[in-house]
Amino acid sequence: MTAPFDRDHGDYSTREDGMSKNHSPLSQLRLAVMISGRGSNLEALLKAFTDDKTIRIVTVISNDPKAQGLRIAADHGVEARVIDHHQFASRIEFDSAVDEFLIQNRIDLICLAGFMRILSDEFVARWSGKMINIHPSLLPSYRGLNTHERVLAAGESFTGCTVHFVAPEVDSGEIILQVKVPVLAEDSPETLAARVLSAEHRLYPQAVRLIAQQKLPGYKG
Ligand code: DQB
Ligand code: GRF
Repeated sequence: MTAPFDRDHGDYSTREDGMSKNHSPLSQLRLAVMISGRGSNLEALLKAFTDDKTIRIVTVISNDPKAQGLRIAADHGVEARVIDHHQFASRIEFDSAVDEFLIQNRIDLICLAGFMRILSDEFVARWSGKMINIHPSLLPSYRGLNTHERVLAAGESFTGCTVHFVAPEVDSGEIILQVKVPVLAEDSPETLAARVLSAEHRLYPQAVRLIAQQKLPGYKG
């Protein structure tokens, strides 16, 4: 067995042409989407990029063999890999297996899309500036879980969603894009979640496009 994160990182780049450090035009941004569940954001990304040769969803990784999103990947002809965290003795060994698979696939950008495992500081450092997440609130407000319940309880008239770089502290990384969504008087957590989710499905592909077009200084490709 290899030691956790035992890979050469001297002068390496994940990009096949090795040109990323020169900021030359990217021929194709190779994405991995990491999921744990339903996969509606995965589906939005797959649909957005089917006819886009500059962005390719190379693989979908799920920590849960029962994730509904695995079926969505299969329906779109994308290879999905289950890396079940129960089969690893520690968090770091799970993260290390994910890291190894990402490197094998020469991934340029990780999109977390309803991925529910907190990632280790080591993993986040490895993928710093190359890993993004979508969160169903207007960050920095309402970090964490159950955002819609909390937004309603607080009587907010607006909420929204945010795409951000992933930093070690959960939901704290640099904001890439966000969009506001109105809260209606009659909203339940479910109706609000559905309205925010539609906005997510538009926002996430936009953020990935910004990165592919190299319009985002935060991307460390
Ligand atoms: C998330 C998944 C789970 C949570 C947040 C975001 C969460 O707060 N879970 C409750 C705590 C679970 C527990 O008890 O252990 N999805 N890793 C790092 N930083 C992030 C974001 C997500 C997933 C992993 C991050 C992440 O911002 N280090 C997104
Ligand atoms: C979305 O609301 C996303 O913002 C949050 O988890 C949910 C994932 O939904 N991080 P899905 O699996 O993409 O349908």
